[in-house]
Amino acid sequence: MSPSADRLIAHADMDAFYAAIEQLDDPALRGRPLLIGPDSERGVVLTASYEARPYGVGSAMPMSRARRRCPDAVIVPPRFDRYTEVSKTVMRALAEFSPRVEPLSLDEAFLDMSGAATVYGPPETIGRRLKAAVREATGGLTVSVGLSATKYVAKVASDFAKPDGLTVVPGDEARGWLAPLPVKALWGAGPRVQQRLADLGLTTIGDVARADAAELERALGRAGARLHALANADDPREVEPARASKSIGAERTLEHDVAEPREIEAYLRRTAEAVGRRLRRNGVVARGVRVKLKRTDFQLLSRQTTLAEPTDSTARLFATAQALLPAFGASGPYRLVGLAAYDLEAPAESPQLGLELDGQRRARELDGVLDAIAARFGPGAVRRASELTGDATLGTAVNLDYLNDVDDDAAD
Ligand code: TTP
Ligand code: MG
Repeated sequence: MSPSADRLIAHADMDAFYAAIEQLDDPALRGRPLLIGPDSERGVVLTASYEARPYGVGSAMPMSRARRRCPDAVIVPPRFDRYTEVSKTVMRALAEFSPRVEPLSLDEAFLDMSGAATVYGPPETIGRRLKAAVREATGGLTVSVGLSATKYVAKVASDFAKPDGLTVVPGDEARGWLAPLPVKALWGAGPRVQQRLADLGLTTIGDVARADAAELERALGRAGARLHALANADDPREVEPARASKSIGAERTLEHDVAEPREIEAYLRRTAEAVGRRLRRNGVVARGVRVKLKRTDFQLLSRQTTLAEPTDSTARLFATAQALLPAFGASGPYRLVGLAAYDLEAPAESPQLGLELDGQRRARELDGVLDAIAARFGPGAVRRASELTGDATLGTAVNLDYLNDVDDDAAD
């Protein structure tokens, strides 16, 4: 029996979070299609209320297109301070249920509910109570909850019956429950991996689960083995509480070991992208940047530096990480490349946009647009031009952002 047999993990994700808050605060907006985002030519939609979603609008769509698709929608500029405040209320309510709560972003968290049955009853009851507690604490917001024996299945389950969903997947049924879902529901299966799986004739998670692990590994490298494990509902990751705000990191276990600085940089670019996105998504900036390289003998090396000005910019993170590479000397080749941002803090009151250099402002705008696209289509959906000079081996390296965004010090 797997070690997950007696675990119970809940994943909670607020429904249309920003839009629901606007409707909560302004009754005139309830029941109406809303687009949250700047009402400008170049703005993108941060989220849409469920009334607007049937029109085919949602996060990351250009506001101009969303307005055309849903002309009746009310456009509401975001109020991030308010969303952060509500987020704290939600997280506090969840923390009543378990000492082990791992927030992933403003509106979602994992809870380790193992052993909670004696206190709260069966998983359905736990889920119902979580939902009621969030509704109560926020004055009426709904949250979708998934419960299962692993983080992965709990997360997929919370998305399954949105909005206001509650989906319980008993551990011993998880494999069968996942089977009919499309492969894109596998973590780490971006568009390119999906295509490779399709080339192998694998379109559902069940197809991947039944595929020969060795064949998957031949086709997809180390990513293949991980996808095979997930498809079989095998995910040993624990809920990682409390360390949430220490650092935000991402790392990639590489398909092929790398030694060339140029190749390492190509991976660093992508990890900088992922880390920058998480910083911005969580509304924090970092003073510290750390690069981790794991040698083929599994020895982990790390070098770090402190910035004069805290940042959430992908370009700054990358440039800082790149400057740390010489400090590793010729200790490669490496099997893993990681980057973490630490010493996290809230950004300064209001960015002095007028004083920002034009290039910095453009980099910030580009970050915002890429974030939105990545959120909608997956992290692999777009590449900066600078990445395209990278190496073809990047394609299927497995993405461990999820694993490490809470604590990059966790052992791989
Ligand atoms: P999500 O949980 O992805 O979306 P949601 O809560 O709006 O809707 P759902 O019911 O499908 O969960 O994101 C939470 C909030 O994060 C969302 O309300 C707005 C913000 N966000 C962005 O700012 N940009 C994005 O691209 C996405 C996806 C979300
Ligand atoms: Mg949500």
